[in-house]
Amino acid sequence: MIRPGLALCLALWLPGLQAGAEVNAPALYRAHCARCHGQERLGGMGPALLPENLHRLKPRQAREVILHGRPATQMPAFADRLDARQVDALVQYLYTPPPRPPRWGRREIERSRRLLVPASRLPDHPLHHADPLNLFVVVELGDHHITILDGDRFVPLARFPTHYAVHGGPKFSPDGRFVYVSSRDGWVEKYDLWSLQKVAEVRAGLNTRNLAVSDDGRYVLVGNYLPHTLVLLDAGDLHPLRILEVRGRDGTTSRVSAVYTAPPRHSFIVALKDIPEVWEIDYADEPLPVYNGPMHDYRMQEGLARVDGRFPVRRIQLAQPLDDFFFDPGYRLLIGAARRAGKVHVIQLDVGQKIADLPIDGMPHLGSGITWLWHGRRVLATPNLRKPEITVIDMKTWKVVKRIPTQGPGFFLRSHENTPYAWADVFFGPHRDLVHIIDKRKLEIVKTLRPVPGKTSAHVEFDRDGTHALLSIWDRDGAVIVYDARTLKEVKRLPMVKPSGKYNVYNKITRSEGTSH
Ligand code: DHE
Repeated sequence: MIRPGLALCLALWLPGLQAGAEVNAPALYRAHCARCHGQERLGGMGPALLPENLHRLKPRQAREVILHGRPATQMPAFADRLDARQVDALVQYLYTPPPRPPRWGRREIERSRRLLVPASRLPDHPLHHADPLNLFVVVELGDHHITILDGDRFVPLARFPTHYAVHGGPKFSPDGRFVYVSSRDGWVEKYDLWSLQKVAEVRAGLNTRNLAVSDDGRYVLVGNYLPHTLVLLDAGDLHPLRILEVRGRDGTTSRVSAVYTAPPRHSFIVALKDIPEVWEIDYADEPLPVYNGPMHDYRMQEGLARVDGRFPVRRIQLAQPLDDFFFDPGYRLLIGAARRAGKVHVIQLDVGQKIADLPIDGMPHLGSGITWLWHGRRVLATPNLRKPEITVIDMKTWKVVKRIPTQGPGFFLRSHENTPYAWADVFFGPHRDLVHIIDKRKLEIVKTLRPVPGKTSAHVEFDRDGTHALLSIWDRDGAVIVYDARTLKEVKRLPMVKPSGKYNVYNKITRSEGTSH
């Protein structure tokens, strides 16, 4: 019989073993990590600890987290319980794929789903006095929360804890009432912006890229890195309708780079990371009108083709896989970045063919691009993650009309129909505390702000009528700063914990040309 005190000592000692003996990392994991991160490393109260989920964290940073914990989270420090050898072994274990690829199929997805408030218990009018179309959803990455902000008075209405690492833009139902948020750990959460409560959640993948909502508000499509799937959810209660394995013609499977809805086409467009194809998934009840032109690569693939006679998948063959893309305002053209090949292609979606290559190198962040009319022509402007430049391109000739030099590579560019300015952050390098204001008529920087010296300023979003611009101070001790969009003067500062993106309901559902969709 082992005494309780001795049992505790053994539990602490056994997994690590003695100096000289080999460290048993799986045993260490089971003893110290599994309770929060799951027996299979798929996540639990803490995030998933699989190589795919850790690719943004360097092993030496993982080591620091194990030793010293993570501030403002439940992650404790293990420096007093694990020695250097044990920590190294654990880190190595976490960055090693499990012997069998983890399964995340219909059963696991359905089991993870929680319907918190059925539709019958939702109110039929907003329960707050703010303009429901001028709300902002602010993602606070620092402590994994979202804040719902009144866009007229700039006061927070509610704050909710989210799953680990919300990334990409939350997406709204077409009427702007519901918002769907996806986290890198695969969770999709649905919130009601009228009653300010979470309605449902489901884990659609183990490592998720982003999600899109159909323009009829009926479906949510989730694109995953792990497993290689697309998951179609019912937008009402988030139950899984269909899981599409992402597989090329030769059988190779692929991660999903991004999925977006294309409202005039009533379809989802999906870019794939590992195979040179773009998929168009038709969600209209009636099939789209037959296209009578040349049928380049317009084929259905058996097995994936339809759910109950619907959701045909159309494959468009490309020269290179795409990482990031953007549409023209009519959704006939897809402008996609093939980062590894260093190319940007323009694909005509109706014929499924490339019609131009764009002269942009570096790593254009097209998802952050915007368009506007310039001397009667529509131009596309994109920041670049590697080059200190905003590139402005004529969308008819596909020629560069201006390269606007900046103080460093940037992540986000934002504007609004009612302002002559576009705001571009400098996200990388010594000047990451700057934000440039570009005159859309002159294609020139007219002012550069340094809102908080030494702290990264990033990601602007306008309010409904474009009179205010909201900017993030990307720091744990951060803020959302509200500017008068005309005078460029600060109006208000709201403390927030590393606010990443912010999303205005009206601008998103009306697909304002100055923001992402
Ligand atoms: Fe993002 C959007 C890809 C790293 C913050 N990012 C997106 C989208 C894609 C993308 C495809 C559009 C999805 C959508 O909105 O539905 N991001 C990538 C990458 O490939 C990259 C470079 C590497 C990666 O690890 O994924 C990357 N992104 C980051 C970050 O490091 C950022 C700065 C911090 C974070 O959250 O991880 C970041 N990405 C964002 C934000 C958006 C985004 C805030 C939404 C912008 C918007 O206004 O719509």
